[in-house]
Amino acid sequence: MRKTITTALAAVLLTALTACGSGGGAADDGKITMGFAQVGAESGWRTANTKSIQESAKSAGIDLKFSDAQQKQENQIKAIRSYIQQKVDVIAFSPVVETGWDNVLLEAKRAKIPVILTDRAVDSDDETLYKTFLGSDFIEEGKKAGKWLLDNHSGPTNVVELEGTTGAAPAIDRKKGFGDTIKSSPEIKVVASQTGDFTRSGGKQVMEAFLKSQPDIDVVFAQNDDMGLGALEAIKAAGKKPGVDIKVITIDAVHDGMQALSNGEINYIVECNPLLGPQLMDLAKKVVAGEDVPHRVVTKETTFTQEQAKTALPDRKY
Ligand code: GYE
Repeated sequence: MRKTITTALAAVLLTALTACGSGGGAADDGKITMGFAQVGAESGWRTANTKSIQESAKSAGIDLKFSDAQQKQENQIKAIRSYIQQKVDVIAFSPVVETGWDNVLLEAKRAKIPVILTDRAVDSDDETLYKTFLGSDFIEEGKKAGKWLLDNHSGPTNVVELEGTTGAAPAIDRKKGFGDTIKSSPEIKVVASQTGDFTRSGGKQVMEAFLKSQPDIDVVFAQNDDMGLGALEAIKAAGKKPGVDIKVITIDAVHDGMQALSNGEINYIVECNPLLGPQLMDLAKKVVAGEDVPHRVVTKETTFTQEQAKTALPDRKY
């Protein structure tokens, strides 16, 4: 009797192992291979995000294939196609823009390779094209920035906005959250808004142009720290004092941003957490094992005033 049970158990185990080997799953050595298609290296946030992903793959024992798309969608699509060809166990990526992903994601689905979105979302009607989306609520971040301005402005207030990469989820959503919130005050007006592509040089250039074309700027809303830091340079070069003559609000809270906030040159920062690596590796393991995961995982974030930045800065790791 015992022998029959043992034989039967062995058969079940064997079937399970074979099923695992042929239906995707981890490689023979048990190691999961992840293909990660990163946006680029456009900002301090992105650098911290890449480091977090690389370090946590290592400590989770996940074999990481990493590519940098230099902020071009076509490069990300190429990278994803090559991961499909290499038959990785799971693909993760941060879509540079929201639209235009259906075809390549369908190819991954047909190859039975699960996809995890991290940081940025895609705009698609077919939610089965990815298993989960791990990242911030960008509308909420925009709202927090708007709320601070509502509470801290006095009298008529002219705002210029430095937008992120055109078509990117954080650029679209932060603009919406901010715009919807400040609408409740007729005194606050966005007088100019233009993309600085989430880079420091982009923020500087656009701010220089705004300072020439707009006679009366009270506030800069930069959709990330790097563009805000670029704007600081332009404001100083124009002989004005950032944080005083022109108030500056940004999003991210990376080290350089926090430094400028505690120096009084930035007035308020809404945090966006780049340290998504550990949660991503966790989700990847579950997805590869065929376990259910929530379709949306939202990151927890806070906000910083100048005083709070002074306290937080010494421990800021990125
Ligand atoms: O805010 C910005 C980066 O997608 C949340 O991309 C990310 C944004 C971040 O370049 O600094």
